[in-house]
Amino acid sequence: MDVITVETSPIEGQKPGTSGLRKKTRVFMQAHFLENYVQSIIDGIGGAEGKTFVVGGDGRYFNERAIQVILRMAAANGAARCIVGRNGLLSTPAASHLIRKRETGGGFILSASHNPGGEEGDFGLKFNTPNGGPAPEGVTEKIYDATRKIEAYKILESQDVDLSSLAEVQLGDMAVEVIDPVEDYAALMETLFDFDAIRSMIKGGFTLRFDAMHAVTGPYATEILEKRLGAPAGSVINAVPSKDFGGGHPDPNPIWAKPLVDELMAEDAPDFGAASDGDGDRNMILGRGIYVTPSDSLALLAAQAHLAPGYAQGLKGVARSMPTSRAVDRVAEAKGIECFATPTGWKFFGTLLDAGRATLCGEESAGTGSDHVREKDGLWAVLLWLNILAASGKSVQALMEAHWREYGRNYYSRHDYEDVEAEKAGALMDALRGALPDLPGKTFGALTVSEADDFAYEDPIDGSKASAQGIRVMFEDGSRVVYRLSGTGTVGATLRVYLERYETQEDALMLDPQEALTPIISAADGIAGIRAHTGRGEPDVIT
Ligand code: G16
Repeated sequence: MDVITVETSPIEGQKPGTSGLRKKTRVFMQAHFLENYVQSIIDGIGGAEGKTFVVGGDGRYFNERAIQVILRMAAANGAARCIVGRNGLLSTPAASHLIRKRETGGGFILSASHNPGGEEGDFGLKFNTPNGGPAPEGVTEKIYDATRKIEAYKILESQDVDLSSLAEVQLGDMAVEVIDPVEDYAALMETLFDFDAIRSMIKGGFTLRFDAMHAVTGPYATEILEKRLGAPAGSVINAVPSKDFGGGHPDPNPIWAKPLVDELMAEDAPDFGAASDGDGDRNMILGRGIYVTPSDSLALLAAQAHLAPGYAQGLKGVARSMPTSRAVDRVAEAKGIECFATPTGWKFFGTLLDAGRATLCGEESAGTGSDHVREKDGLWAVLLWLNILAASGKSVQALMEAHWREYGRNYYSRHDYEDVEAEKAGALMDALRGALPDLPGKTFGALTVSEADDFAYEDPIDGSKASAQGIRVMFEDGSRVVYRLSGTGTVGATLRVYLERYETQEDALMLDPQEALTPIISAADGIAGIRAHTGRGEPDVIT
């Protein structure tokens, strides 16, 4: 088999975003696009010579083709071994676990997460470093630099590798090991949670529904929830991964997982409902008659994690992305542990997890995880919830109500304005930045601005800095609005507006969040001129 060196030149638009490179599938399929980016990753991380990599993705359209290219390029660049999930499947947290467990040089994870798939949908590729986590900014900058200088890439001339059966085969001088994508991950979960207690709860009549949204968690959830924990067949729905996620958005939120939400709000609802996304790192949690926001879920898990064997020793600290509600901060304060607020992007938690400063991390964007891997982990969150439910004997509703009575409630919502013209969104953010010095003291309805800034972060472990990470406007009553542009979209710009209000009055703990947030929603428009800048009167998605 010959190594071919193909001449190429830089392709515009290969700057990694919040989580790797995400583009329209057709863009990724353009001549040299994938190859340029893969070679740039290899060059950006200092080469592949002698290294072992994990390779896998969420099964979306182009997943297997892209994996074949990555394997041939890894071999041509001197890699010793690639560990690949059968049929090219690996959930993001399972990939993170394998990268760590097998002490590899990192991994190539193919996914555009919750974005729709298919030929007309989105595709993505990110590199995770040997600690199992998404490449930090220092590495993504080197990769981006390489994309702008690239002159050639190396690829092996060969047949496709058979990824459909568990085997080890040679590709040139490189070994390709095709593994069961579920086995190692399921074994890890058994070390963290009390499977016996959850099994008994289910045997005792506790009912659950898990919506895999036609994405990668189907095989994982079927193995763990149905086979190992005894949930009746059919408890996991939409369990077969499909290339276009059944034509839907594999995004576990009340909009895209509406049928599940409807089922949990019905009279005869199951006790527990959950969903995960395209690549299995996000989660949505529901109880009978209640939707738990990701921010509340993080706070509840932080408060009760000690009920699970893997966390019985207590938490070293917690971390949340800055726009995530401050509900978890109150738990950390009560427990006397550190609480960090980082920029959006799981990559910012890596140093804290590695240094043992945080055990649990979470984001408003439906991500929760712990130091067991270096990614957020949808099924892990589901299992921690199930463990807490089994150990406490309480319902989701009862747990949340008790939590709010103890800590107060951070009413929270995110309003997304999607596919806004990039220039208009940029102008809105620029105008906001310009107005920051004059905002304190101004009133919007009954709300008076106390502080306003553009969030900047200095990593407490390695000192790296990130600026312009979201505009925060704080009000005198403790409410807050945050504005930022998404770093994961593939068309135009998505404006995210994060709204939060803290409430402790016993009789105001059970309001509808949109109603509870009404004054902040109108102040948010008053401050930023959303309608004036974008022409949009309403958000496209409310979570
Ligand atoms: C990614 C990142 C998350 C981030 C989310 C939303 O998640 O890993 O840390 O919170 O995107 O980012 P943005 O607000 O910039 O769109 P995922 O699940 O899409 O990989």
